[in-house]
Amino acid sequence: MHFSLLPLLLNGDIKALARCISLIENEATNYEQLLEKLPATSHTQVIGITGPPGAGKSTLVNELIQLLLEQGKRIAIIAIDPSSPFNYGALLGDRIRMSQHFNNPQVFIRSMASRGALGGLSPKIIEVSDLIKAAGFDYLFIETVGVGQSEVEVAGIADTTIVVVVPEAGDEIQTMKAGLMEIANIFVVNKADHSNADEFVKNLRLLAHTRQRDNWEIPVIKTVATQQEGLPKLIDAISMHQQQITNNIERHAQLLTEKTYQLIQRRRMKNINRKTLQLEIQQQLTAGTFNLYRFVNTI
Ligand SMILES: Nc1nc2c(ncn2[C@@H]2O[C@H](COP(=O)(O)OP(=O)(O)O)[C@@H](O)[C@H]2O)c(=O)[nH]1
Ligand SMILES: [Mg+2]
Repeated sequence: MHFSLLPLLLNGDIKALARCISLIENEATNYEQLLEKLPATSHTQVIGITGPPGAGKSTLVNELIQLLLEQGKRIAIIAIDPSSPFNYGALLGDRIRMSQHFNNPQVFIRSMASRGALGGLSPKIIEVSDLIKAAGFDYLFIETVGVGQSEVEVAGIADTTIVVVVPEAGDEIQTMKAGLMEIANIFVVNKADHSNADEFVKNLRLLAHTRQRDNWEIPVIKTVATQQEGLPKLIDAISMHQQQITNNIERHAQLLTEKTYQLIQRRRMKNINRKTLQLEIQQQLTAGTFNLYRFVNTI
């Protein structure tokens, strides 16, 4: 293991960060020891952004990055998007080049494949976000499509979860997936240039109000990402939510419990796969010796 990378990582060195991520993703020898040396605290605000495909999540993040760069922030992005794996590269690359930020260690972008057909987050997302936190970024945005399990999983990793929706015809709001309601700390109604946006925002605010919890009134922010409208308000809402959760040990412990649970689960299930199980079961069935409970005990 390349422990010489650690001081570089802690210093915010982007190449060292990329290298560490590869080591973790490839489960290089003793990779866990590197993780065990990561510092206990970090000031990185982890922001999950989820919502249906095409809602404008990537566009929003792109514009947020621009604004935050102007404030001198360092920003990391993880894009988990099975349909369009990567669209920051082009957009951001051009802009950064234009504004002479290119190759500047202010921005780190990484795309990760989603896991399985249900679109869960990549199995190493927890470790990778901890590496990014150790590298001292101010913000880590994790974009994930709000389908399948990834939206719930991202809420288990992010300090603040933003759910992006677009204005829909009248009744749709009632059928909004209950899951989205549970995980949203902030709602963004993007594409507010569409005609029925105000009505939609009004209804969503009413609905969000009924879901108020932890003394936090879920704000509903109207944006037109393509025209940079509403973005300062969104940044304010993010700051307000971060203030709200700072020093909330219970919430912090809750997030860490979720991560602990997932890591234990993954470790326990490590060498278990359905194909091998089925083969062994089939053999025992053929031999006429199969007993479900004895079999489970042998695993
Ligand atoms: N009219 C309108 N189009 C938008 C807005 N935001 C994004 N779009 C467009 O919607 C499409 C999907 O955006 P994208 O950011 O890729 O959505 P994602 O799948 O949620 O990441 C793109 O063509 C964007 O240009 C908006 O506020 N208004
Ligand atoms: Mg996208």
